[in-house]
Amino acid sequence: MSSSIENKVNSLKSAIEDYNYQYYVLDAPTVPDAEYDRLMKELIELETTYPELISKDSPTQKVGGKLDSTFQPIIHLTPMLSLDNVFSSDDFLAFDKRLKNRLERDEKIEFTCEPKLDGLAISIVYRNGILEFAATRGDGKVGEDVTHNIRTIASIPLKLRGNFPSLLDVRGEVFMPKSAFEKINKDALEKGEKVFANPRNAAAGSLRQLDPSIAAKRQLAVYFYSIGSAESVELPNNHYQRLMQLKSWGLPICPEIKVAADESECLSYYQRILQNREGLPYEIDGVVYKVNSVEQQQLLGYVAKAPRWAIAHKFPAQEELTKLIAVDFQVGRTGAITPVARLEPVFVGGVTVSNATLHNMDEIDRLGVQVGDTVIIRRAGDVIPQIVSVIENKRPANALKIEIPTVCPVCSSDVERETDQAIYRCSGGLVCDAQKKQSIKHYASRKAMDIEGLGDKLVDILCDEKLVDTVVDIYRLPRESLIKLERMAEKSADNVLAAIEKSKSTTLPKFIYALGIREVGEVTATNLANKLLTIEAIANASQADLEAIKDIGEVVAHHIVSFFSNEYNKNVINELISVGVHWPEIEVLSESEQPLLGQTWVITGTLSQMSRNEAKQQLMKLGAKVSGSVSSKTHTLLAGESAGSKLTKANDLGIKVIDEEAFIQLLPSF
Ligand code: 9MJ
Repeated sequence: MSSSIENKVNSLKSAIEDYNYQYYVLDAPTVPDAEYDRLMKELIELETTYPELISKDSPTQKVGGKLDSTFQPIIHLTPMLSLDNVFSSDDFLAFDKRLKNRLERDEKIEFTCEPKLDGLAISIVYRNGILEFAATRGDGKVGEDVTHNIRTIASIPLKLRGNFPSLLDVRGEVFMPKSAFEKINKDALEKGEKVFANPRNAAAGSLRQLDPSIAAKRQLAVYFYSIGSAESVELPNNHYQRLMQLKSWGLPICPEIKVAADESECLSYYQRILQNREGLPYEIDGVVYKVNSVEQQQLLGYVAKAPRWAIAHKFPAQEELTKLIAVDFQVGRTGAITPVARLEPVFVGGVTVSNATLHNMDEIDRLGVQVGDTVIIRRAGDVIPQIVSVIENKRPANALKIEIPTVCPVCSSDVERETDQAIYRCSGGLVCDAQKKQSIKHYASRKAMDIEGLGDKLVDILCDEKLVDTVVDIYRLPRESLIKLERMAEKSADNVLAAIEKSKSTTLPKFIYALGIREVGEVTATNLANKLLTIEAIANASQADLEAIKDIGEVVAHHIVSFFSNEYNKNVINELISVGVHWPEIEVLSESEQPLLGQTWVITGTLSQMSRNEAKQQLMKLGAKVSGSVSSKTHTLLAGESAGSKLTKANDLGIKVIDEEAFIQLLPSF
């Protein structure tokens, strides 16, 4: 064996030890779990090939956490186990096959499926129904006494109910719900204190407080998932029934737990939970399948640290390490200059990511990021990938500071910083090709004039070919020029022309929104139209008239006044009207005709009789506000087919849910 292998093993051991210390003792991890898991896997593989390199102090030789002398040690009545992992359906199917072989049976195996909570494993011992002590997993055999903090968790009973055993050692996961995590990090930011990397660290940090009044404020929660030991009681013979037994004693059980008749139902469960992940009120990092029959569990037994009858099916990692290769500056519709990170491609959150938003220069300062840095990138759900933090000790000597350009990268006009704001803007206005293109794309977009077929790519081509310079030119496009464009067949040219013609018939709110006035979104556009009724009235409204309208403040009113005082904009509007853009007069609805006034609605799932946008317009007409996310302020959720996480969340919060049929009944004219 070469000394380079020995060196490699030593450097892996030392890196993992550092990460363990940061994770378990400081509650402040510096690298994503995926990176840690990779190093550990590499070390295990090397130690398997070269067993002579295994030392007693190798991080591979212990289960989970490091013990901290601050807390009293507690020897677990039976060892606290960990779980083996699979990362793919195929690996799970292979696991299921292995179980069938071991059990020497060909019939289906029934499993209990549980979300894999991303918290901290604990064991709680109840003697004669009274909470006696609680301990962390520690190294699996000996944990830390955290009874004083566990007692402060509202959902943990200090006394069991019903026909409980004389002794019960129950295991579960302590976690911090997402809402509590967001709140403590927000408070910490405001006070200039350290923020927690994720809810799991926040939960761990709360349990390792000496002063229980701190943990008490942290709104921790718990779900139990197994029994370590129970005396003087007959337990049911399957895992799911045992969980129900725990529930009957007053111990909280995760409501998402289900029984699956076989391996394929397990995989459907995985998909369903993965889809709903964002809507769950707590973080999970996968699901756990457990053989349901206790008799089969006993036949299968245990490997070193984990039961052979259970497996965690992990979700794709949401955080990964990669390198920042460059930062480009993009110019938006209103001239705002946004730094965009170009990354070494990395597989994260189930897709390959090579770009991430950096928001603005303040964000770059906050992260302290430089070109060449190794960064942690996070992609959760469908949210745009973000850079979470920088691994500073991996910064190369040739790393480059990121500077905002002094002139616009597209039109070379000066870049200006808005007073008191993090935003830099190109001062070129519609002289700037980027702003011009973006404003035309916005005009044609679905929520604005809804010109089908006139998408971003075609707008780029039309502008580059100088066929379109302002939105008015869209209505003057010669058919023969359109046909000549690359990849534009006669049929598609005619379709686009028909869509352009159709878009002439619109509504006043859509038209105002389409103009792209700064900070005038759909809701403000609708309020303007409903209150002032005509485009002339809106164009002539004073700052004070505008500020009197619902939801319009000083800044937005200023943007509206300045938009309509610009000659260029006035001309564009007149020309649009003269080429035939028109809309029906606004019907003035009295308050009694707006029965949903003051209510906030959310729409989710697929509607069959109208588009989501039409439903939104109808709701706004009836006075409702329409929001994109469910919260305690939501009045009603309109749920179409295949509604997912928003429906789950609404149900959890006890919010009224109606289906499309019931919604249509509400509409006066459908
Ligand atoms: C979590 N973390 O949610 C187990 N777990 O079972 C669930 N962990 C587990 N089960 C045996 N649901 C060892 C660990």
